[in-house]
Amino acid sequence: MSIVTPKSLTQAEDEGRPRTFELPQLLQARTGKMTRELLLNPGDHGLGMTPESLQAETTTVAACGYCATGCGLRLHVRDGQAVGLTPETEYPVNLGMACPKGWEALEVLAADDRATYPLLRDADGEMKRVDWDTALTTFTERFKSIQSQHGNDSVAFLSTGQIPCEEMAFLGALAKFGMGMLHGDGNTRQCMATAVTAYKESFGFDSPPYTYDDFQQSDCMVFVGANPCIGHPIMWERVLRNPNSPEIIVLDPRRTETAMAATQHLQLRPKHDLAILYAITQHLIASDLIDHEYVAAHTTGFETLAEHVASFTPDVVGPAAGITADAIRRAAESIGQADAASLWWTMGVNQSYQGTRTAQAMINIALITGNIGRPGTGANSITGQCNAMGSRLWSNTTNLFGHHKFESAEDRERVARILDIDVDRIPDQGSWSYDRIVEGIRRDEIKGLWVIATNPAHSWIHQGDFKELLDKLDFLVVQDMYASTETAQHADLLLPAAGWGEKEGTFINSERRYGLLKKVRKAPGEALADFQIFRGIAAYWGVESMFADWTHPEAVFEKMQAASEGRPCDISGIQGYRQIDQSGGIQWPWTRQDAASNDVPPQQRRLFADGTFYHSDGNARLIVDAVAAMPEPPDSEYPILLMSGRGTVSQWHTQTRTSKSKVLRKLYPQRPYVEIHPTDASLIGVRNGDTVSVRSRRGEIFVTAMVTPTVQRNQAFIPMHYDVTNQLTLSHFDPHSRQPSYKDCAVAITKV
Ligand SMILES: Nc1nc2c(c(=O)[nH]1)N[C@H]1C(S)=C(S)[C@@H](COP(=O)(O)OP(=O)(O)OC[C@H]3O[C@@H](n4cnc5c(=O)[nH]c(N)nc54)[C@H](O)[C@@H]3O)O[C@H]1N2
Ligand SMILES: Nc1nc2c(c(=O)[nH]1)N[C@H]1C(S)=C(S)[C@@H](COP(=O)(O)OP(=O)(O)OC[C@H]3O[C@@H](n4cnc5c(=O)[nH]c(N)nc54)[C@H](O)[C@@H]3O)O[C@H]1N2
Ligand code: SF4
Ligand SMILES: [Mo]
Repeated sequence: MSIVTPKSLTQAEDEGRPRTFELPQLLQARTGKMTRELLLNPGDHGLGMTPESLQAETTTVAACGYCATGCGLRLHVRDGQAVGLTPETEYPVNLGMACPKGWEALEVLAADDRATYPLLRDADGEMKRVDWDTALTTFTERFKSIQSQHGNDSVAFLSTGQIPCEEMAFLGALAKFGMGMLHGDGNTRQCMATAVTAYKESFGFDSPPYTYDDFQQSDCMVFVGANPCIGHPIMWERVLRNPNSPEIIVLDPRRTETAMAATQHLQLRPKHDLAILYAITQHLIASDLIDHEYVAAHTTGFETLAEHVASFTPDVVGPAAGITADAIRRAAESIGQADAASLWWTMGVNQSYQGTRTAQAMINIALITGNIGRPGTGANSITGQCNAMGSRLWSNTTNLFGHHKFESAEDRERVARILDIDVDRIPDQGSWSYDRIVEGIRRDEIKGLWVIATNPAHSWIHQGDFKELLDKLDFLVVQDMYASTETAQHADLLLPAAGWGEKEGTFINSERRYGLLKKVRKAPGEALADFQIFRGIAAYWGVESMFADWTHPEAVFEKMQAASEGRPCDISGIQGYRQIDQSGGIQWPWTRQDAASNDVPPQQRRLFADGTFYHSDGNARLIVDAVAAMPEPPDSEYPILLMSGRGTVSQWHTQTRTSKSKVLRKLYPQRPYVEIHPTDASLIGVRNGDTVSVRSRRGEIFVTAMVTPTVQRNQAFIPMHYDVTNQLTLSHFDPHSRQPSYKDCAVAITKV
C-alpha cells in the first residue's frame, strides 16, 4: 500500500534520494484516510483532534482569525457544525469582549464566492473546473518545467500572516527543502518587517516584550502611528480598564478616534516621528530623567545616543514637525516622571521609509528610562494579522525554521536533524525580500509564483505596476478561500482553501501567546485545509517521504517545539494542544524547565525582567541614525500628502472576508472615500459627498470626498480596504526592513 505515487516520486528515488518512510501508518491511524482519498473526497479535512472532542462538547474556544489581538471566541456547536459564537469570558486576552469582525467570523465562511473546487485557466483564457488530481499534476508539471528551464530559484512563493504556524512551517519546508526554492516571502513584510528588524538589532531577537496586562498597569502610554480604537479595539478596551488614569500620548498626523481619547495628541507632520522621538530623548537627558543605573547595567551606546540627539532640541524640532516645543517637553516629562511608562507602535511607524530607526528611537526611550521588564512598561510593537507572529518564527522565509539562520552551518545542521532531512536541502542563504521578488519578475528571473492566503493585487504598493508583473509570469498559482480575489483573477491555477473555523493549528498573538484554531465547520465543496494541500503537493512533487510524519498539525507542532528548545522562543514545555486549550493560550517562552516547576503556565508573562537581552553580552543596543528625507514630498503639481490605513473596525484588509457579512457591510461606507480638510475642500469647491479625482504620478482614482477636520491641511487619507488605494502609492521601502512605506506619497485632488 502506498500514498499517491506520482512519476516524480519514482524519479526522486532513482536519483538516490533516501526514502525514509514506506507506509503511511501514522496518517492512516490519525485520519483513517490516505492522501489519494483525501484528494478525491475533499472538503472535510481540517484534521486534528476536534471532530472527536466536539462530539462530547457543545462548545469550544478558538482564537479569532482576524487581528493579532487574538481574542478567544466560544463556538457553539451542534452536530459537528458551529452554529454561533460568543466572546469567551475566561480567555485572558479579551475577557468576554469581541469586535464586530469576531462576532461575524462564522458568517463569512458561507459566502457565494467561496472557492469550492480547483480552477485551471484553459487555452481560451477561461478558468475551468478541474479535479484535484489535474490541479496538483499541473502544479507540479508547470513549476518543474519552469525550474528545469530557468533554475530552481525561478519559482517563488508569497505567503501570509493568516494561516496557522503549522501550515506556514509546512509550506516553508515544502517549498524550500522539498521543491528547492530559494525565494519566498509573505505579507508579513507589508506589516511587521520593521518591528522584526528593530527588535533583532536592539534586543538581539525578534521579541515583543509585553503582555496585555501592561495596558492596565501603565501610568503613561505612548501610541505612535497606532489607531487601536479601529485596528485593535479589544486592546483599546484593555486600556480603558486601566485604573491609574493614565497619561495617553498619541503621535498621529490625524485626529483619530484614539487621538481624541488621548490626554496629549501630538498632531505631527507625517514622518516627523523620528525627529520628535529624538527631541523627547534629548529633553529626557537634559532634564536628567534617565535611569542611569539601568543604562549602565543593561545597554550599550548611551554616549553615542546622547551625542546624536543633542541637536534635536524641542525648540528646533517642534516647529519643523508642526507641533510646539512645549508639547514635546510635556510628553518627555510625562514619560520620564511616570512609574511605569509604555510605548506602543503600529503601522504609522512600521510602514515608513525610516521605520526601523523610528521604532528603535522608541526602544531607546524605554531603555534609558528603565521602562522595560516591569509591569506597565515596554517598547511594544502591536502586531497586525492573527498570525504574523507565527510567520516571523515558522515560515522559513527570511529566517530558517524557528528563527534560525540560513547562513549558519550549525543552524542548518540542527534544523536538518530535527526535521530528519538531508542538510544539503537547506539553502545557505535567506530569501529575497518581497520587493526583490517583485523586481525578479520584472527582470525575468522569477517565472513562476505561488501565492497563499494573501491578495497582493490589491494590497501591494504601486498596484498598476504589480498587476502587469503578475501577467508577465509563466505560471501563477493562487491558493485562497475565495475565487473572486483581485489576485485570483490573474491566476492560472486556483487552489480552493479551507479557512478559519474549518481547520486546526496554532496562531501566536501580539503578546507571544499561542492560541488554538478549531475545526467547527466543514469546508465547502472540495476545498481543503492548506495543510492538506501541502501534503498533496508533497506527494505529487515526489517528496512525500520527506514529510511522511507531517500527518496532522499537532505532529508539526511537536517539530516546532523541538526546534524552539534552548532558543528565546522556547516552547518545549507545552503539553500539546490540549494544554494550550486548557490554559487560555500559552505565551512563549515556556520551557521544559518552566514546566517542571509549574503545572500551569502563569497567564501574564513579560520578557526582560532581569534586564538580560539576547545579544551575546546581554545588553540591549541603543541605535540612532540620521533623519531621512521624504522621497516624494508634496509640490505645486501634487500638493497633498496622501496617507492610507484602516478605515473602520468592520473592514478587514482587502475585504475578501468582511464584505461577505450583511451586518459588517452596514457598518462601513461601500464607496471608496478620501478624508480631506474643510479648507482644502473649499479651495477646490468640493463639498462632503462630492466625487473627487485623486491623482498621483502613478494613477488616478475617483472617490467620495469625506470633508473632515480630523486630517490636517494639505494632507489626505484613504482606507486601504478599497482596491483603488494602491493605484496611487509610491513604491519605496525602509532600507533595513524592506517594508513598504504605504503612508506617504504626493497627490492632487480635484473636483469632477
Ligand atoms: N478593523 C481592522 N483592524 C485591523 C486591520 C484591518 O484591516 N481592519 N488590520 C490589522 C493589521 S494587519 C494591522 S498591520 C493593524 C494596523 O493597525 P494601525 O497601524 O493602527 O492602523 P493604520 O490605520 O494602518 O495606521 C495607524 C495610523 O498611522 C497614522 N500615520 C500615518 N502616517 C503617519 C506618520 O508619519 N506618523 C505617525 N505617527 N502616524 C502616521 C495613520 O493616520 C493611522 O491613524 O491593524 C490590524 N487590525
Ligand atoms: N495602501 C496600503 N496598503 C496596505 C496597507 C496600508 O496600510 N496601506 N497595509 C498593509 C498591511 S499591514 C497588510 S497586513 C496587508 C494585507 O494584505 P493582504 O494579505 O493582501 O490582505 P487580506 O485581505 O488579509 O488577504 C488575505 C487573503 O487570504 C485569504 N485567506 C484567508 N484565510 C485563508 C486561509 O486560511 N487559507 C488561504 N489559502 N487563504 C486564506 C483571504 O481570502 C484573502 O484573499 O496589506 C498591506 N497593504
Ligand atoms: S479585536 Fe481582533 S481578535 Fe478580537 S474579535 Fe476583533 S478582530 Fe478578532
Ligand atoms: Mo498588517
